Amino acid sequence: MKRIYVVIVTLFISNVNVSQVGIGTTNPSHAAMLEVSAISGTDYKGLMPPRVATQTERDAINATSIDSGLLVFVENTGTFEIWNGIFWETIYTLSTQAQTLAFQDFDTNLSWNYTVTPAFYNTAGDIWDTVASLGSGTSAIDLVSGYFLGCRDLNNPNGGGNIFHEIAFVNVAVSGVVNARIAFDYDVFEFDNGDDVRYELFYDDVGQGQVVLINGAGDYSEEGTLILNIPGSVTNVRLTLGIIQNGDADFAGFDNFRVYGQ
Ligand SMILES: [Ca+2]
Ligand SMILES: [Ca+2]
Ligand SMILES: [Ca+2]
Ligand SMILES: [Ca+2]
Repeated sequence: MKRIYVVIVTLFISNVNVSQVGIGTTNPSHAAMLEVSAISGTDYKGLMPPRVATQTERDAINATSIDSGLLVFVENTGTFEIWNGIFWETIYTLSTQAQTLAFQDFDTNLSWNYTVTPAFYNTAGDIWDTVASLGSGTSAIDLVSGYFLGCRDLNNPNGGGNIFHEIAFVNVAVSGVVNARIAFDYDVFEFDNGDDVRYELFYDDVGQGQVVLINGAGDYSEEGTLILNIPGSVTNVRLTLGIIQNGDADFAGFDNFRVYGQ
């Protein structure tokens, strides 16, 4: 009798798992057709609803009477909206919206100007440049998108050397916002001992000290988004980022440098 019970339960669970979908989990809630896990390896992630830039884009969805319950987030109004079969109703309006003060993604957002030392070069696989790819075998650099600041074999005779390669962003006025932030994405692959990434913030042109972001050792890889809080007393803020790296199969990409606040 006990054995039969176990078989029946096993069959039931199998059936549940086939008809339900789990993303990031093999054990979705029995009450859910779809469960999205917040855990991705050692990271935590959220659920992103479909986003449109404006209500004009929202209206282009062309929802009808059979689409009640459809959800969308409208970015420029900060509204999370649901379709009631006739028109869109606002479920919630954000009380605070971030505003971008400067942005450099090396693609379409180019408002945060910068200088580089040494000058950009891209010769025979030695790369210190804005690129869409660092070449074959570099698919690990995947956190970046489109063009990005690429580094490969920086210790070279083609414009580089055993020196920190630095990108220095210009000052951005943050006095018009509160809760100012600087953020950028980094993706570093197999940095060895001596391969390092460091950055420094400048508050009203006063350096706040160099901070080691990546201390390479034993083919160390890391990717992520660094978010830095700027004190409310600061009027102008800027950022420098330095990378030192030599041969071997190691390389790095940086993207989406931005200053924002509310
Ligand atoms: Ca980019
Ligand atoms: Ca990566
Ligand atoms: Ca390496
Ligand atoms: Ca190296």
